[in-house]
Amino acid sequence: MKLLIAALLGCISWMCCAATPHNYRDRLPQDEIIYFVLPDRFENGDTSNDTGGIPGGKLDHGFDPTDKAFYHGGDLKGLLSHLDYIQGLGATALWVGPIFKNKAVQGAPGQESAGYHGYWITDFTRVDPHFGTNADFKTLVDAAHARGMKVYMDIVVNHTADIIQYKECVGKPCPYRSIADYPYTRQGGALGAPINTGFSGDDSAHQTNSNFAKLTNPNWAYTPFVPPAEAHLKVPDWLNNPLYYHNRGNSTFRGENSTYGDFVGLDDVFTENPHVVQGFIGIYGKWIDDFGVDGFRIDTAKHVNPEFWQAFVPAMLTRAKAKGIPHFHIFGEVSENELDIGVLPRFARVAHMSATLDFQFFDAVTDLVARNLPTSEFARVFAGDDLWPGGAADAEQLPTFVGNHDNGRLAMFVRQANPKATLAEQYQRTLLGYAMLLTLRGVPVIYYGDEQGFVGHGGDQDAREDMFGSKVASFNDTVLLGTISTTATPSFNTDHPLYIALQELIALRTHNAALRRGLQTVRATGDSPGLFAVSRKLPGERGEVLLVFNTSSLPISAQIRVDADATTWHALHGTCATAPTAPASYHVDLAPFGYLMCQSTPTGQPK
Ligand SMILES: [Ca+2]
Ligand SMILES: [Ca+2]
Ligand SMILES: [Ca+2]
Repeated sequence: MKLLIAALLGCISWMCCAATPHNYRDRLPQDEIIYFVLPDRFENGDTSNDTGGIPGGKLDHGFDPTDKAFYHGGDLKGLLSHLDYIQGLGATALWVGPIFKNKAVQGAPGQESAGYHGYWITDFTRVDPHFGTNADFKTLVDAAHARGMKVYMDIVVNHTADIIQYKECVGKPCPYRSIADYPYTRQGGALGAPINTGFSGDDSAHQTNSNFAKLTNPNWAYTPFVPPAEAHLKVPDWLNNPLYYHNRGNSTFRGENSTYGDFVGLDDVFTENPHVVQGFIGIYGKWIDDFGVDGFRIDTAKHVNPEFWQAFVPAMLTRAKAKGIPHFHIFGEVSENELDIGVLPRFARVAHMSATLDFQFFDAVTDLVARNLPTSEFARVFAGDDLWPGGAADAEQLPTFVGNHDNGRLAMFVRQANPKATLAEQYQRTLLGYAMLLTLRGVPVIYYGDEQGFVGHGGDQDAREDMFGSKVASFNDTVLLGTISTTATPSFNTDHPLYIALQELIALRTHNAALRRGLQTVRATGDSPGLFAVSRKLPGERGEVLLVFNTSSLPISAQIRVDADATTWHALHGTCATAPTAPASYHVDLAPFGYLMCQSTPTGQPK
């Protein structure tokens, strides 16, 4: 074992050097380890930009490092300064939270918060001044590429910042007004005065420039207006015209309003309009042209009509290919908290988007390692892999995760579901979830700070701690995993036990093609917490990597079915038997919340 670990650590330093500029464009999406970071919360590399150049107080510029809802000062220069730390973990791709210029502060009086997260865009063509400049982003992308790392941008199409208001809703709630109750060709209801004469609606058969030329009056449901001071705030300028928005009030995320409604007041873009489609192709295509980024994570993708993606996705892939980026990775956020295994592949089929963030994997991992649910849930998720348009091989490109900036961190789920568990057990359960993430199918996404034992009190603002010394009391009061430090001091500790454990798991994956590209066969599952086993095999090759997990607090001793011709075995992690007990039957012993990784060498095949 010692020799193996030494060899692996040797691999890590080799890997840093191996991920060189000459080959990073050749790597497939499933070969990556993604590190997801919110730039405001990572490192403050330039205190001169903390207020984004905006005069006034906190409610003007949005900067208050003591308030979890405001900017804390992190920026692109800060991120640049810690690429060693990120690459040292083994990450090969950065997913940078949205960097575009945002409305600094929005919200009703007394409920204001800031655009530190980046999802309230006003200018789609430039970096938010709190984060730096477009030149800073170029420097970051070039530096990552020089190290053989990729950069994925986090982009938004569904909505802009909340700029457009409705006369009927000033100071009042703004309920959704449906197409049936408020058709486009009547003002203020089905019995209202005729407007937009000749407009044939926005369904897929009528998404043409000639039809949308007849849509000239935006007052079909409400009376939208742009406050004069913000008349030209959005860039490009066409985005300031209310005709390019749905203007139907707030979404409840149900039925029609899931794609047409405003996301809590954020201006919902009229993405059926071909002018809008071409506009966004131009906006985001230019980021590919100018910066050579390697992929897009698409925010709120399920709240945009599928025809938009049918045009946008191939246009981006074409743009990337022309730039010499053959494996541009596009993955949409289709957040689903139900285990209906058809939801994500259905979206992919309809929208022609080959990958989505794998919320079902996330639900299953948290259910297994935090909520003590049966391991059969995992088997159910993987059974759904065959529903993807290209079959189970498609599922290998799905970014998988065990926690994020919206839902919360895995360690938080573990702590909340097991309030009496010791810190050691919380650590073991969290590490078990990461062992699943880093060895099972999909592209692992590590949420920044997890490798430092961050826990958090919840989702959203409570899961967005600072890596630099934080001044937020509700971050700093939290007991972290694997350290006696808190988030009050900087958290770039490369000796943290979780950083080291993830580093080892990542090295295993990076150096074993079966763990990146192997198809899965579920070998053992059950109706209670406990044993879950999967074999991963490269198509057309013999030999398998057997992954065995124990999600229970009791040790497990079991026989696992394996390939009958697998006669010799060696350990990738843990203690593995060197031979099967009998053909097709392999013995494993697992500690509570433990995991094993064993690889077979078939008869007659050199190891
Ligand atoms: Ca700063
Ligand atoms: Ca609005
Ligand atoms: Ca929408």
